[in-house]
Amino acid sequence: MSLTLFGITITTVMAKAAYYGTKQMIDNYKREKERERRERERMKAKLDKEAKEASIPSRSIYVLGLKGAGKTSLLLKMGAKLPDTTTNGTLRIEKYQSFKIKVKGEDAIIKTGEDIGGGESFITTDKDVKESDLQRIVKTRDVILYLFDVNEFIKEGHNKEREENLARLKNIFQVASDCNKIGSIKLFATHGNSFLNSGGEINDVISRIKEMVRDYDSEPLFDKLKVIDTNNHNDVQLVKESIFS
Ligand SMILES: Nc1nc2c(ncn2[C@@H]2O[C@H](COP(=O)(O)OP(=O)(O)OP(=O)(O)O)[C@@H](O)[C@H]2O)c(=O)[nH]1
Ligand SMILES: [Mg+2]
Repeated sequence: MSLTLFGITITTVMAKAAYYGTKQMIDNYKREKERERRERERMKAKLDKEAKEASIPSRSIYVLGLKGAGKTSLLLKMGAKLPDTTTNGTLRIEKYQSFKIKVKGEDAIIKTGEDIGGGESFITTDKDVKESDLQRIVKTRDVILYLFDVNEFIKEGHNKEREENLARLKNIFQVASDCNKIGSIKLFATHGNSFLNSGGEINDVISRIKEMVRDYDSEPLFDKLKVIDTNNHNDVQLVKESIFS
C-alpha cells in the first residue's frame, strides 16, 4: 500500500522504517539518560562514603616480631583480609586493604598495609643503604606493634630467641629515637593463654621480663608491655585501643 502526500509517495515499508527508527532513537536516548542518572548516583554515593570515612580516625600500622610470634593471627583477628593459611608461617609479603574496626564502640580505620614473615630476609635493617626497610617502616607508619612469644622469651639460661628479639628491638629503638617516634612502638607478649594454662601469672611475668631487659637499649619500650592471646577478642580489643591511644 502507498500514500502520496505533496507529491511524495510513502509506502507502508517506509512508514514502518521511519516509525521504528524514531522509536529506537528515543529508546537509545532514554537508556543514555538512565545510564547518566545511575553514574551520578554512584559518584554521589562514592563522595558521601569518602567524606564519611575522612571524618573517621585512621591509623597505619606495621606488625613486627620473630617467626611464630602471632603477627598474622593478630592481623586476621583484627579484621585484615589475608589468606589464613599464612598462620602456618608467612612466606611472602601479603598486602591487605584498609579495613574498619570498632574502638570503644566508635568506627575507626586501619589503613592499607602488609603482613611480613618473621624471617630475617623480609626486612633489611642495614644502615649503610640509603634507607633500610626498618627505617622506612618506622618513619612512615603511625604505629608499630612488636610481638614476641612470652613463653619463649622467659626461658632461663642461654636463650637465643630472647637475644634475637632484643637485637631487633635495639634496631627498632634506635631508628625510632632517630625520628622521635618511640611512643609509636607498642610491645605485646603473645601466647598469654598457653602461659596461663601452664600455671603462669601475668603481673609476675611482666615484672620478670622487665627485670630481664634491664639496662638493654630497648628497656623503655617494655614500660607499657601487655601480655595477650591473639585469639582472644578482649585482648585484640586492647591492641586496637592502643593503636588509637
Ligand atoms: N596459644 C596461642 N597461639 C598463638 C597465639 N598467637 C599465634 N598463635 C599460634 O602460633 C602460630 C604462629 O602464629 P602466626 O600468626 O602464624 O605467627 P607469625 O608471627 O605470623 O609467624 P611468621 O609468619 O612465620 O613470621 C600459629 O599456630 C598460631 O595459631 C597466641 O596468642 N596464643
Ligand atoms: Mg605470619
